[in-house]
Amino acid sequence: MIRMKEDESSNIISGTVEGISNMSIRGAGKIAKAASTAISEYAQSWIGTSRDEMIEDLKRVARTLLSTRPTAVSLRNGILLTLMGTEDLHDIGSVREMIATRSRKFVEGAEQARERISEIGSLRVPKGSTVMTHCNSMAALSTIEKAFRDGRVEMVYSTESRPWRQGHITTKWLLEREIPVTMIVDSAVRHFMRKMDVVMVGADTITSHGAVINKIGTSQIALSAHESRVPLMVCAETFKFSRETLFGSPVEIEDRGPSGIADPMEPRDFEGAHFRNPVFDITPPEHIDAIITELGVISPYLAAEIIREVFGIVGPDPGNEKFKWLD
Ligand code: RI2
Repeated sequence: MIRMKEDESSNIISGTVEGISNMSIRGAGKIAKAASTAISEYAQSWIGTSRDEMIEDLKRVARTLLSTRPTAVSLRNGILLTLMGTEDLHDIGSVREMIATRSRKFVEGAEQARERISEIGSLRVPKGSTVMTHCNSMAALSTIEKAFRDGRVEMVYSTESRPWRQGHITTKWLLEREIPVTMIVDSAVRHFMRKMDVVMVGADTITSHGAVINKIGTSQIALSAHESRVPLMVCAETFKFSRETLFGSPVEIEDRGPSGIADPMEPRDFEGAHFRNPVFDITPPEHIDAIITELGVISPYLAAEIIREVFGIVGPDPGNEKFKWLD
């Protein structure tokens, strides 16, 4: 009986780790919510009598979850916001209770944030707009859907988003909601840019100096939008802002290897070739017109202010210890 419960807690984590690694759970917001939920479920089904052992196990599973996608800070923040403060508690019951409460708060807060972003962002879309989006961001798509329901969007251009083709998911999502959509290959972005009224994308990480790290190709789209004077808006919940970048840490860009570029069944076709497959890139603040968060529309240059507000940093770095959990 006890054994079964132990297996149950390990399965919760391995199922989520596998899902995030193989991309069946994907999207910066979704992976953060999935990790937070998995940690909470793990804590509830953890068995043992030592509070210290429980904390060590929680750290271990947190690190394992974190290692699945190195770029999206949403994952790190989702995990930290779920575990924060539990180290100060003295008994297992209180740890369980705090994690359950924090996880529920994080997941519900993330849903509410997306809703609020869509309300705020919709107002930034001029009536009769043609909107371009890239990859598959629920923050951006919720905003586009709200703008469509408000009579502001006439057509959405959805990029294919190679190598993983998340654009297919976006196109189907829009079709299911009867929102007019035109699908294009990534290399056609500049060809169509002059027809656009606005570009809306999501974010995996936003740095303290206002750079947005999002699906590979975003920076080229932003460059093209800038050239054609088409405003580029980033829709992102504040848990996608990186506290670590404020203190100098660089963001690691995930590279998913040859699969997605070369046919994994026919590697001999390219014998001797090297492959680089970064799946995110960095858009500088000068190519971003606005970041739409649940706290409001901000200039990318105000990213550090958002980080200070969300993470409660008032001095050089007094909150540091709270965030050392995963280091
Ligand atoms: P939401 C995705 O990453 C895309 O880069 C997308 O723009 C970003 O997460 C944000 O998505 P991937 O998991 O949180 O497909 O807005 O690599 O849904």
